[in-house]
Amino acid sequence: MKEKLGFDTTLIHGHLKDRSIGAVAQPIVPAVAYSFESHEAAAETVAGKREGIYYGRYGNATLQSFEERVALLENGEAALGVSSGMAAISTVLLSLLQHGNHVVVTKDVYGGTYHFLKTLAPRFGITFSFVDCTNLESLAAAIQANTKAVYIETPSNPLLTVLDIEGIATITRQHRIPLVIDNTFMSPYLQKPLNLGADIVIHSATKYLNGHGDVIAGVIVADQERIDFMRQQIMGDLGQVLSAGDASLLLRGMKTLGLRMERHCYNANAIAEFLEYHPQVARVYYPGLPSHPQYEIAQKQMRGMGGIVSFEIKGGLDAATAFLDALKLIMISFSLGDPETLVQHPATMTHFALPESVRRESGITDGLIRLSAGLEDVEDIIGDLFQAFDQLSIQTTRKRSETAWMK
Ligand code: LCS
Repeated sequence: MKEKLGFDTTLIHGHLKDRSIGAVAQPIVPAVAYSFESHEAAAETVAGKREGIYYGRYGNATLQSFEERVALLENGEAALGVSSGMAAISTVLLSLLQHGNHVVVTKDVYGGTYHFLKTLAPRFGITFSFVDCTNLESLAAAIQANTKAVYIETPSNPLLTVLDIEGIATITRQHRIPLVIDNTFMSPYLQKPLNLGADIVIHSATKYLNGHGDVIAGVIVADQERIDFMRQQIMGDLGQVLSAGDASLLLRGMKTLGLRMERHCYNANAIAEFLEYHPQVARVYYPGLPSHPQYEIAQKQMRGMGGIVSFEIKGGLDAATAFLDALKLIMISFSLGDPETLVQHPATMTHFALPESVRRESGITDGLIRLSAGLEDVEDIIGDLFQAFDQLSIQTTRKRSETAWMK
């Protein structure tokens, strides 16, 4: 048997050494505290001289299995499971930055990350620059003497901008600063940032890793020293631990990650092709389409093009609203990566926190819709989109004739 097991085998089994109690499904260990055989053992565990869990705010046995599994999948040394994707983002940024430090951030980030940087980071004396990281020269020029990290998201939410991870890692290595990547849209099945030169990987495990829309969770993968620091000094003090019950749902959901990602990619690709030819669509954003501006980079660094498709509907806000309301199967919802196909309107939903000028400048227009392709039969998803476009054109024609009649 091969020393290193395949990705899907690892998803299902993790470390083979985990078999000590023989349970086929992952046991849930709800204990908050653990007892020790001696005072010396307790003191050494708290001091970090001995491996072990001592208090539930710093981790639990079920969570530990989840952390070990994600570290293996991302090819990292260690992982830290936390209570949300935002907990992962805040823990990482607060571990790298302190008063007087600066961070370079890609201008295309999730609305919550933007909000954290704009409102919370300044209270800690942390400054930031939002930069177009598709341009490596702009990125290098934005690094200052007090820059302590570069933070990117690729592909980005919601415009699917793809960034050249290896190119950016070359710059961060020259400056000896860590490169942090939010890998939520890809999952480790489609992209492994640590193999491409990144130092820290973040996931909103709420999305593809869990994949069933019933857990809020986050995870960070990095070297052991950084993970220990984050666990002891940041996550533990902020109280962002993930419960054993949620960790168990994640371990269950993750077993099918590979299968699910294949289907998400297949469905998203078919939907993107359908949308690209639809006369009521002005533009489609999907890294798998040759029309995508970073198509080549996507092909190079991503194993599949992901399950998210964004598109600009002709007719702005009114058309977008009427289209969403006309959908029958597809649900209007904030999240992504679930078995159900979900749509949302970034300008008024996920990226509502961005000021209008910033939104418009970054391409989040009033006609933009983001779709998370689910696992349904793709003909049914496309059928629903088709009938919603039909409804929209009937409404537009009716409105036009009413206006003409009124005149
Ligand atoms: N990173 C990305 C790329 C995200 O899309 C999200 C959430 C987060 C981090 C934060 O994760 P959470 O704390 O929610 O687990 N994205 C959402 C979205 O697009 N709709 O609703 C949440």
